[in-house]
Amino acid sequence: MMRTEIIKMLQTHRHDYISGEEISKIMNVSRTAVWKIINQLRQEGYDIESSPHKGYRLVSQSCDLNQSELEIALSGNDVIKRVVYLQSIDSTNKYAKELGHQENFESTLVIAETQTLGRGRLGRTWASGEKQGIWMSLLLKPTIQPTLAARMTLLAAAAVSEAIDAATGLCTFIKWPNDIILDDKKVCGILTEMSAELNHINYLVLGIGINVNQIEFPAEIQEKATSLKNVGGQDYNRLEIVVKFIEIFSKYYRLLIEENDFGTVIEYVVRKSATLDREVDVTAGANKRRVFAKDIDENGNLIVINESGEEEAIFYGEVSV
Ligand code: BT5
Repeated sequence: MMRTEIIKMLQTHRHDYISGEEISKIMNVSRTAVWKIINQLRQEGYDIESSPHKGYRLVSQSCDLNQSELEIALSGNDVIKRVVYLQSIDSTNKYAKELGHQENFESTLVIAETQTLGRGRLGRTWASGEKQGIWMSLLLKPTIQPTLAARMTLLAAAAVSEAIDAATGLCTFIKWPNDIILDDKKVCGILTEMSAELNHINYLVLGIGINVNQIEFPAEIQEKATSLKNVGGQDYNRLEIVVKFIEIFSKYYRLLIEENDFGTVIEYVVRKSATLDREVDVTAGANKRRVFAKDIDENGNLIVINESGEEEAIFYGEVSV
């Protein structure tokens, strides 16, 4: 908390010095305590100049993921109230689900530098190399019917795609229902899990994995996975992408929950779809079918023309072209 406040003060006085005394007065702590935090921040990559008579001045900041920067990005956000930043965890989805079991939990962003047991759908594994990507989960309590939860996956997909494009200038596509595609390969996967009663959601967890700065992947996914760096040829700033994502996600979430507007998301998803207007294979369990992918409807279902030439809505499955 104190760290976050000090970073905020330095950021507001960006071009000016702020004295150690002033900071210690505002924070109501000793000047030594301030000095200790300043040193910690320096170790984390914040370039803070100090002058004996003038105080401290922020020259530049690391801008990498950390608890304070995420808190600053979320301050005033009424959709996500809390952030948990972890160095290492088995799975951010598992962590978020545990929080979801607590009574009156707050909507929370859980984010980790690495996952030791990152999960995909159906118990598949998700490669989550340390500091190489964005491994995060959003714990929410959306006031929508459980039958409409698939909307949340598409909402997250739209927000991820738009945030990556805005932060990097790259051009991503969305592969229904849960992949973000860059250069025909998977750059992000989304895993939605929830606990629900018949007519209401207890909690919903949106797990999002974005490959950012990897140059290599485990052999078994090398052919189908890519990172922003692989395509853009440079390192990308993860904090910037997360901040952009939160901003866009919150906008779409408010539209859905407060104004019952999901059309804006669908319009984006259809425009950026990697799989519409063509024949695709849809696999659900052991069942694989060749169909024509026609549209995505208001509920987030994939509308296909099936083997008998009839229109059909598909709720779940895996699409490949
Ligand atoms: C997904 O599953 O695409 C959902 C992935 C969700 C990951 C996030 S990270 C934060 C949060 N915490 C978690 O534990 N999970 C979420 P699915 O559609 O089933 O795809 C999984 C398949 O993608 C694997 O079987 C691999 O073939 C491939 N894969 C694994 N790691 C990958 C990676 N880093 N990039 C691209 N593809 C990968």
